[in-house]
Amino acid sequence: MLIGSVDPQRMVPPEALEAALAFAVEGDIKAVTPLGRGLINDTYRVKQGSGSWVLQRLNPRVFESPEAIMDNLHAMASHLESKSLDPEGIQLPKPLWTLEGRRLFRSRDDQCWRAITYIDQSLSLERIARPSEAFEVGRALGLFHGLFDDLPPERLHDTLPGFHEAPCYLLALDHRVAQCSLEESSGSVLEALHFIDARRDLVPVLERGKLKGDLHLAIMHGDPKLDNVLFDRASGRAISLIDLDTVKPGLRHYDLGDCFRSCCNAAGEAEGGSVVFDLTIFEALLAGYFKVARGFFSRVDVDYLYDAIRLLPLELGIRFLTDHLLGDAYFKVDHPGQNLLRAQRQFQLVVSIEAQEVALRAIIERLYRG
Ligand code: GN1
Ligand code: MG
Repeated sequence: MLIGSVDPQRMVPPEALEAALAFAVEGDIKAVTPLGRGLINDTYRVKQGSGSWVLQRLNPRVFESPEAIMDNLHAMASHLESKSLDPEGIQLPKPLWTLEGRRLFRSRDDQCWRAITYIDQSLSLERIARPSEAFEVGRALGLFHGLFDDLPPERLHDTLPGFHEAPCYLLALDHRVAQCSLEESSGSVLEALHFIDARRDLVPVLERGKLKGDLHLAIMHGDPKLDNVLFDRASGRAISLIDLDTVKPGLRHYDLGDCFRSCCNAAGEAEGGSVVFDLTIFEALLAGYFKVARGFFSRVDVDYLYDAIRLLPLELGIRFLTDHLLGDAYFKVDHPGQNLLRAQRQFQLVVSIEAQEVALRAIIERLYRG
């Protein structure tokens, strides 16, 4: 059996094997290897029998109620069971049971593990290389929203209260800043704080839209970044949206903004490369979304799109900066200062979006009018 990987930073701990043995999957376990690039949970691929499945250790600092997450996964799976299979549609990972008939396994060190199906013959992209890939991402996100358009949002738990409610993140930052002594903060931190101060009005824009009745609660994915879109190896079509722990009642605009900020910036979230919001990729992505979302995406929804595009990198930048000021308590880092660098890159993306506002608004209108 193969356990671990050549990268010492990504070793598989023995608890993962203990957890893998607890799930009710047939066949001998052949390998347990790290999977994905997530910043929150630890994820492994388990090769067993003739297939694979996914094992995850849920991060207790982020997800306080793993049971609620599993309830949501089961509610989504049973909602989808009632739908006929669309050959051009997407599939979602399904939860697996433990040998004892439970949804979660607690290892001896009291960590919480769960298992889901592996989407076979698929791959994720590190960056979008061509517009056709962006179109597929947009189509997949639209399909996801469409699949749950007939599920009342309150049927799912709010697994992370405040998650993707932008004003909550600004409050958390203000709270942290009030505790820090700013004289000791670096010039980069102060610069980042000024950047945010100049954009405070933007932060509540979607929540205000909700209060005004312009925007409505729906089922949101919560984390539709490029890493979480799986493509079919053979056809290149998007076939799945994974990482369903953040699926909850929310505004679809957060999903759209998050997907754009992730896909339209080829330089990505990590260091290196210059950060630019790519209009060609954006246009293809939105065209893919509109192709399948016409039935539920209204004129008023369109009016809030530009704000959502600009808001999400600002929101993520605020989250990274807050975590930097908290000593990297939330997002995994490889080195100190990484969350500050991540924040700066999100702010560069905001600047690039703002510089292209006229063109962005024109693309949105043109595509919406079809
Ligand atoms: C986190 O760990 P991962 O990749 O699933 C975060 C997202 C951020 C993302 C940025 C629950 O996602 O909100 O957009 O990092 N998830 C949570 O890479 O906070
Ligand atoms: Mg996630």
